[in-house]
Amino acid sequence: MLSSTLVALAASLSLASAQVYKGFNYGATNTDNSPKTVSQYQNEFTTAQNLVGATGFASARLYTSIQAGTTNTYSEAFQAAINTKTSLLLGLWGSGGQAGLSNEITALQAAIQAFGSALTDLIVGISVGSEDLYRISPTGIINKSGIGAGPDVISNYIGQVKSAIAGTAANGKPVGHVDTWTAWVNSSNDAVIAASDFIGMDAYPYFQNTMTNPIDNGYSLFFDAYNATVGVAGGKPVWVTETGWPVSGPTENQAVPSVPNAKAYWDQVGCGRLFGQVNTWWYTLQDSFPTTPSPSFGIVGNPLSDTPLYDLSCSGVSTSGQDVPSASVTAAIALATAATAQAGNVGTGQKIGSGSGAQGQNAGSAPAGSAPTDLAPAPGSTSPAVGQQTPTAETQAPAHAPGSTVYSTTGVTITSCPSSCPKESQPQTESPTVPAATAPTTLITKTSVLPSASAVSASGCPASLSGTYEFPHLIVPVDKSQPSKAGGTSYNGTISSTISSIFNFDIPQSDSGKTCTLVFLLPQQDKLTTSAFSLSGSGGFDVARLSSPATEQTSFNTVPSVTSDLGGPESVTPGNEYVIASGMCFAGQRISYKVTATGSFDLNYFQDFNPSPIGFYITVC
Ligand SMILES: *[C@@H]1O[C@H](CO)[C@@H](O)[C@H](O)[C@H]1NC(C)=O
Ligand SMILES: *[C@@H]1O[C@H](CO)[C@@H](O)[C@H](O)[C@H]1NC(C)=O
Ligand SMILES: *[C@@H]1O[C@H](CO)[C@@H](O)[C@H](O)[C@H]1NC(C)=O
Ligand SMILES: CC(=O)N[C@H]1CO[C@H](CO)[C@@H](O)[C@@H]1O
Repeated sequence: MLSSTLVALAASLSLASAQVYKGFNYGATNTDNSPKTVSQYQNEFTTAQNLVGATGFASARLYTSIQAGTTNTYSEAFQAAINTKTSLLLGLWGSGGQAGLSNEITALQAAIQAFGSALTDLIVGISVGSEDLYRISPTGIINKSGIGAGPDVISNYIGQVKSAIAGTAANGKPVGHVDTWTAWVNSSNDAVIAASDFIGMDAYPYFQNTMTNPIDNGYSLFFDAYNATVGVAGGKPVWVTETGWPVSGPTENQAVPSVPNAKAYWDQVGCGRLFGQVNTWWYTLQDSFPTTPSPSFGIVGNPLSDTPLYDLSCSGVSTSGQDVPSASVTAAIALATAATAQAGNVGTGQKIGSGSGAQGQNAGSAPAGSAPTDLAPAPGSTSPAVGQQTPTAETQAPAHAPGSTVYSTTGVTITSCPSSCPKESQPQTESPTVPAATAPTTLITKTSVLPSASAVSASGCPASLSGTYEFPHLIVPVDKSQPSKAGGTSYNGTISSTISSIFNFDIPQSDSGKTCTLVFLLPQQDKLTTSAFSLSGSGGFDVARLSSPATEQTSFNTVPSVTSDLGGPESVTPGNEYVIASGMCFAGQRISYKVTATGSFDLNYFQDFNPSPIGFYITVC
């Protein structure tokens, strides 16, 4: 079963072709913060290429172009890479302010000047920044992950770096950014996606300690994250810049560090889906020199050795399917399965910052002396300047639809529009062609109830998710009993006597001229595999279209005004599909529906498109 799962996955993903890189992350300092030297880098790169049981790990991701301990001297890693023919995903530290970036650019330009094509031929890409967006997110702040930078700053820096290499031998190399998956799916950071040539994604199920994250869920959590990132990437390549499972350290919820678990994760995630298919820089080759951090992710210990702590040969994958969790999912995790649409849940990511406890791995490269002064020193590696990174974790979510346009994610702020997402700021016109048209605005049918799996609404669109559909990109609960409390984002739809939920849908421009139908699906509990709901009371709900989209800051007091009341079912029973309204699609717009309980209706469900889908969707036909 496993094998067949893997085969299917491999087939579905095989993109192809060109060279696919694999390697490890390399910090600029040792765990005692001493700078890594050219001979150390060379030993590490050589070790990576000669690991017993593994071949082809000949690419290095760096966090900085500055040699640790200097202001703007280029990294000794460059000479080591040239000596060992190691390809490079270069990094420029992005949280050191303009002066820090300028030092990075100075170092990089000097290296290009000094080595010419011997260096530039090795460059796979250049990442401007690493987890800068994560560090300014609530999770990053709570975890004291250090100084970060916002989307405008990073986008601007990316532009500066593109300009800086334009006249050099590195002209045209892809320039992008690395961040946690949770940062990528946060639509507030869309400008960085727009500015990037590639998306570097870090994801660590181990750190997703608010989710069900035992090693058996490592595969599904990781690919939920990967797929969700692909879903928002607008067709740009998504590279895996950090992932791994620790061999030792504290247990994070159900995630237990151990050598067998690290091997299982390598087999399932690395061998099973990434190596040879997606550019991947694993976390990590060695993180324990001279002292071992906690957690520790190194596949080799100290001293550096070609013999890994566990079997890297991937042989367990092809032979014993048992090792691969068949995507087991827990209630909180949805797998993307839909063919055209995909969705994903975004997890809450958690990550540990680089600092605090987390570890240190580090990477850091920190320009020494330079900027990042306060990055979080991880135990062990406290170095002021280190740009470190620690593995972070964030999480998961899925979604990406190969050529189509639908994506989705369970709740949360995902804005996964392939290329141009409707923004609130640019409310697209009302449908150009059809003025009064309206998507689920115009009631073609009064709420109709259809036995599950049946059918078609009066408009002719399927009520079920058998065809193209849109998933809500933001679910905001607002509470009458706490009227000024910002709703934030939720994975759940909650409809009770005090709480109403607002669902934002982003309707792609490509749906122009099509019919959109707002449906509510409530399967029987026993038909749900990855979701659940609780239902009590009697009554139903009322749906209203709002004049403007809700945001995470929307509270009961600030709910936008109602544009039209669509009505809703007077009673709701599991096993039914409810067609709320149908009409011309509001193509290119973000539309928002508020759902309020009637009677004593009380429903709390996990919005999920997995079989059987549950919740509010817009079907398109
Ligand atoms: C989303 O990104 C913005 C900009 O980087 C950040 O300020 C905000 O905290 C992020 N939100 C979450 C929930 O991470
Ligand atoms: C991620 O997307 C791929 C390709 O669409 C799909 O085969 C896979 O099942 C998805 N994985 C998860 C965990 O959603
Ligand atoms: C979301 O709904 C599921 C299923 O009813 C429930 O188990 C979970 O506790 C809910 N979560 C929240 C935050 O309400
Ligand atoms: C809010 C939040 O996600 N906090 C996380 C910070 O990191 C620790 C682990 O160091 C997690 O336990 C917390 O959940």
